[in-house]
Amino acid sequence: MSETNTAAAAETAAPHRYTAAMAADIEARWQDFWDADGTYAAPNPTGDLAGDPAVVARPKKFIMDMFPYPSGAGLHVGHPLGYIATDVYARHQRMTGHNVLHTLGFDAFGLPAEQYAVQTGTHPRASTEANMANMKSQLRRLGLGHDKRRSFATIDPEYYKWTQWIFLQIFNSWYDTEEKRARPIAELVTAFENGSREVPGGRDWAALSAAERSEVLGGYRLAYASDAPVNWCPGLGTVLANEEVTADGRSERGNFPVFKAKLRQWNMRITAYADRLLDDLDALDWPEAIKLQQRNWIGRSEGARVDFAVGEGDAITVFTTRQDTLFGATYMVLAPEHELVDTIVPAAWPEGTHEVWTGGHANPAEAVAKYRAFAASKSDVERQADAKEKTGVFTGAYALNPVSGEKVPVFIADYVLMGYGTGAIMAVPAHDSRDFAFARAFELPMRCVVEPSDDRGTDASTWEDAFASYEAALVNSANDAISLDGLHVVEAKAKITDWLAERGIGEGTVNFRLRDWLFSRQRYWGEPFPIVYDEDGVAHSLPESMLPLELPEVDDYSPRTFDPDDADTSPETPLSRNEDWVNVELDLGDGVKKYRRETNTMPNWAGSCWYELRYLDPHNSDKLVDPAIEQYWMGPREGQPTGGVDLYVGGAEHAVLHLLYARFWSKVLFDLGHISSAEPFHKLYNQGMIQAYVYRDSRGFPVPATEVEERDGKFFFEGEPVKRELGKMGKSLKNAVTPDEICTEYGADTLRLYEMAMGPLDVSRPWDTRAVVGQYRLLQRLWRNIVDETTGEVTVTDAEPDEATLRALHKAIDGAGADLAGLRFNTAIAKITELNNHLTKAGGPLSRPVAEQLVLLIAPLAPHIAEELWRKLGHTDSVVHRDFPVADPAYVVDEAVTCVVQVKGKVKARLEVPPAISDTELEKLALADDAVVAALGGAGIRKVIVRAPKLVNIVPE
Ligand code: ANZ
Repeated sequence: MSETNTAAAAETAAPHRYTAAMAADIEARWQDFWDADGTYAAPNPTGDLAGDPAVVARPKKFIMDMFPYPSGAGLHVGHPLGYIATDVYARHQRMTGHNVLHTLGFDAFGLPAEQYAVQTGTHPRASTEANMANMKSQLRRLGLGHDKRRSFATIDPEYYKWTQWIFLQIFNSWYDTEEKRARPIAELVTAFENGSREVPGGRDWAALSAAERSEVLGGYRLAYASDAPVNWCPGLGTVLANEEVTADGRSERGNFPVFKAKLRQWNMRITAYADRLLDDLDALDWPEAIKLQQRNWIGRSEGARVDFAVGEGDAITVFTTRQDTLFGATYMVLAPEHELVDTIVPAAWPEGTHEVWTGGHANPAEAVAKYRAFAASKSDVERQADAKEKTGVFTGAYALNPVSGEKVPVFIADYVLMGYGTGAIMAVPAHDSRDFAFARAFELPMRCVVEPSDDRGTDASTWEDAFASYEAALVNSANDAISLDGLHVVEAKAKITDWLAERGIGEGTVNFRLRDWLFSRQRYWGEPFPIVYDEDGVAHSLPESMLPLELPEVDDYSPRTFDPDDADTSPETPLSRNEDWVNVELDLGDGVKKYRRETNTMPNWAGSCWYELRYLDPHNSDKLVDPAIEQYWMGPREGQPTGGVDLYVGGAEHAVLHLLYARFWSKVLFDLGHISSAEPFHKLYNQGMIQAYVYRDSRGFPVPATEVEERDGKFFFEGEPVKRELGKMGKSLKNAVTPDEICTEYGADTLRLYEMAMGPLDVSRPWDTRAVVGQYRLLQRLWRNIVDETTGEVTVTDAEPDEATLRALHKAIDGAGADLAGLRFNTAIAKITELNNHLTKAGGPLSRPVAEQLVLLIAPLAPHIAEELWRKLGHTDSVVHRDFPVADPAYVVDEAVTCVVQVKGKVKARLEVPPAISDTELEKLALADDAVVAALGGAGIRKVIVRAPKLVNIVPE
């Protein structure tokens, strides 16, 4: 008989077997039921989504995924890993007495839809909506328990109205460094008006023009336009945030060169929050690796500023983290762009200037100009590469080391960056490896000021590398006024910092690596800025009544791109082409006037900066979110001092972009009193990746994975050998497997179980379609344990379960329950499988309570089959809101084991003891046993050997 005939025969014999067709029927029916019933609707305490007060009174759980971008390629099986995990967790939390908010929206602005629009003329909205519809139907098939009333896309004008509103809150506030919080800009204006705060430059506020005031306030606003040097990417026709530029100075998207250019752009003053962004990490339950990445990105360095006198009354201020090594500073370096360079350069080289210092140039001005041009052609990253040869040139000027009193030459070199610290350093070649390399190349003196712990001695001219240590003690560091000799680094730092401060030539300071966030893009498919400029170029915010400011229609979506290698170009925005939209007459409170709209759009990070808040109160047209609702779902509580989402699951690649920006927006909204949570996400979890085998032909091109044949451990495509490697899953690698295929072949419950069973959630794992059937078999056995495959009737009895079954059941409940709560889904499945196997082996109909608890146990993982079995067992309600089973501790502990007690090597007693008994406990029990006491006959004890829980051996005197 052929294989299909066997299957057909089995089907006739067992018409009620759990098959893919049956799964499809069950799943579609329950998905329709859940939608119609609103099974996953989470009630709010108030407002349009208010609901059952008894449910609201439960502890809340807000469980969130990083929402997807609706890509045209749709989902492959790797995408829903996190969505299934949060869904299983949310279901378990619902069954253990929580009010659970779980939903999913779409992060729908972004480049791919815009690029598609440029190529095809399709409006980005049209393609984005089509993609969303496709993804929604793919996701629906998985049986995710989302509260669909709360879903939205960031491109909905009703959503981006509030994104624009938040922008205005940020624009209209400033950071009060004394109170360490954001405050409305109006309060700053009042302070300038009444003189309680001095206007920068000591000017009179009343005497300033509107443009001048706007300029002053721009220096304070948390969102401000500036002409700062930005990352200009001609290849993309847009500027980019630092976070979007790769380590080798190219665009993350498209891999085009990125240049520094001065352009007027919007920025967010995230640097004002550097300290708080750092400090508040401590209270968050996040993977340490992500916290570390944020800490490094923020890059807090404690050090000092030190002034070195130069020329006539000028000073070069350096930032150093090693002020203790000041006596060892034998030369200085300015960033080539440093503004003091022009001031200090003398007309001619000083007498006797070293050949290697001049670079062969006739005079310092020429040398500096040449070197500046050379440095400008490189990215910051190239300039900082450690391994590279150090380049630079002498400026012809000398400065004065404030402690050694020595004249030290001042260089410019590209390893010093303008954008960090003060753009100037004191170089300590003996103890800094970059300075060491530079000093060797330019034959500069080195002085050892920290005693080496190895045997190299204190003559730095003989060393092969710098000696860097925080442990050692200072040497060669004394003058008439101060001595650091003998002090350790930390003590020496404190002492010299005080000494410098007393003399007004330095102070302790903290420096951050973090830069302000470049917030404008020359794009079409993003949120328009709610900003207009008057005829003097002063920026005004639109009133709330004019929001949302909707995206206008344009003829051409593309930004102008330029020769990617030509840095001397500047952007042209798509919105600027719609003159009717750009030029408007508005009444902003002082009569109708002419204005020009801002034509940049916000970066695609904007919409994801606050979406968690909108899930809470998605239809509120008066407020971003009702404070009572925000407090209920997000407010601080025990163990979560800064509040936030209870579980946020997504990929680790968002460590410094989205997660930092969202934290910043939360803090501003918190400071301004709009929300009670200072942090958006209390617990963060990074799921692993689903990887897949990629098969490549002899030219290295991927071939369709499904058409590869395996023979004796070798792989062939169309008869030719191909190579197998583990990689990403995706269309371009021809190895994508869609969830739809697996749902059709086995059902969504099987897919869910398989994805959760593949391994621990945070570990990457290879997809193996052939292994999926294992979980399908589990569900078939589960079904067969409860339903008669011939009649379709349930087979349960009212007989009491036996002891062994009760033990298996309660152990599974205990273990799987703890595993589900701890996101250990793979081990939860293993325990449920073990129970199901036990029941299968035991044979015979299940007792009703065992069958019911089994169904409830698997319900979070395989919700469709659980609903169906629950219904078959005679219930009319849904498993979703049933209580998760509770283990009876009496059945959870293992049965007793027998311990043999020997006296002089002969067995005298057998004790029934718990398997986890300790050695001491067991020894006590053995010595108290009557038979043992009798065998000892009052003799003393020389030695007791205990091997818990099985053996005690007593050796008498
Ligand atoms: C003297 C010194 C001696 C330094 C020593 C280090 C070791 P982090 O920790 O990253 O903050 N530096 C300061 N500004 C710089 C700039 N604009 N470009 C390049 N390097 C700069 O690094 C701080 C240290 O980096 C500072 O401390 C300074 O070198 C250098 F044994 O000063 B140090």
